[in-house]
Amino acid sequence: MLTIEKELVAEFARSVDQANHIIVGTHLNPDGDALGSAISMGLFLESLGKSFEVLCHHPAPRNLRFLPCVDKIRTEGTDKTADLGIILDLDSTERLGNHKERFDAVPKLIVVDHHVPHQAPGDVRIVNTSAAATAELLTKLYLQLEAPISPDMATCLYTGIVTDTGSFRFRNTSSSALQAAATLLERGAAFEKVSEEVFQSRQLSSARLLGHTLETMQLDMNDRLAWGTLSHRDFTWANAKDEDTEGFVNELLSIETVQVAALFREAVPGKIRVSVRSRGTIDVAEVLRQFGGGGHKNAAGCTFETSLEEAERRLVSELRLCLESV
Ligand SMILES: [Mn+2]
Repeated sequence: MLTIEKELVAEFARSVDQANHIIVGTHLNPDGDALGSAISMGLFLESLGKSFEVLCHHPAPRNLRFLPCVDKIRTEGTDKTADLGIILDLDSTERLGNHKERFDAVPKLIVVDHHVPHQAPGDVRIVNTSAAATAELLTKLYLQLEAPISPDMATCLYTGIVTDTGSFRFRNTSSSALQAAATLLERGAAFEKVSEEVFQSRQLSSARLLGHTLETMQLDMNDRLAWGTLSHRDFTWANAKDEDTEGFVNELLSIETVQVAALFREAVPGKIRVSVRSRGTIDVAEVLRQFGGGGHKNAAGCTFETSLEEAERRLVSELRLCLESV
C-alpha cells in the first residue's frame, strides 16, 4: 500500500488536535469518492470527540444515499467560526461552490486529494496522483494514525475506491488500491450492498435515457471517437435528472473501437455539462483544461454556458485533434 510521509501524518494529527471547530468539504456534484471520503472524515473526527461540520454544495445523489451516516453531509453550514478546514477529493476551492468563502477564510487548510494539482490550495497537502481514490489515501492515513476504522467508515471508504476504479477495471487500479480495499473488507465494509446500490440500481428513467443515448450517438475518426448529446427535451422526455446519466459515457467507451468518448448533457437549459473518457495514454484532462475543466488523464469533465450545438462543435473538434496525434 502507498505510504504517506510521516511528517505529513504528524502535521495532520497536530492540526486536528489543536482545532476547536473543523469544517470538512468536498466538491460539487459529489461522487462516491467525494462522499465516502467526507463521511469517513466526519466519523473519524466524531471518534475523537471533535466539533465539526461536513459540507457539500449539492446533496448526495440518489445512488449514494445508502451510504452509512449520509445525513452527516450538510448543504448549509452553520455560522460557527472554524479554525481548520479539510478538503477532500478536490484541488481547487472553486469547486466547493457555496462553501468556498468559508474555506477560504480558515487560518489553516488541509487538502487530501489524488487529482493532478490545479490550483493547489492548502497549508498541509496530502496529495498523491498515483492513488486510485482519495478514499485510498484516507485509508492509509487512518492506518498510519492508528485510528480505528469502523465498519461504517470502511463501507464509505470502500465505496470511494470501488467507484473511482470502476469496480477495479480502470487504469488507476493498483496493488495499493486493492490492498486498501482488502483492508476495508477486513474492517467490515458492506461490499455487496455497495455493489448493488451503486451498480445495480438504475432507475427506469435512466435506462430509457441510456437507450436513447446509444441510439443517437455519433461516431467519427474511424469509430475511434464517440459522443452523445442529451438536450433538455431529452431529459424532459425521459423524466430524468443529470445524475441519471452517471456511467453513460463509460458505455460509449466500452465499444470496441472507441478510444475517446464524450457525453454532452443539458439537464439544465443553457448549462452544458460534459464528461469525457479515454483509453490508455490519451490525456483528455489536458484537452478539457482549455475549456476550464479538468480531472484525470482518462476521465475528465467541463461545463459550457453556451448552446448544446456550440459546446459540441467546440469540444468535438479538439477531441479530433487529440486523436489525430495518437
Ligand atoms: Mn476521487
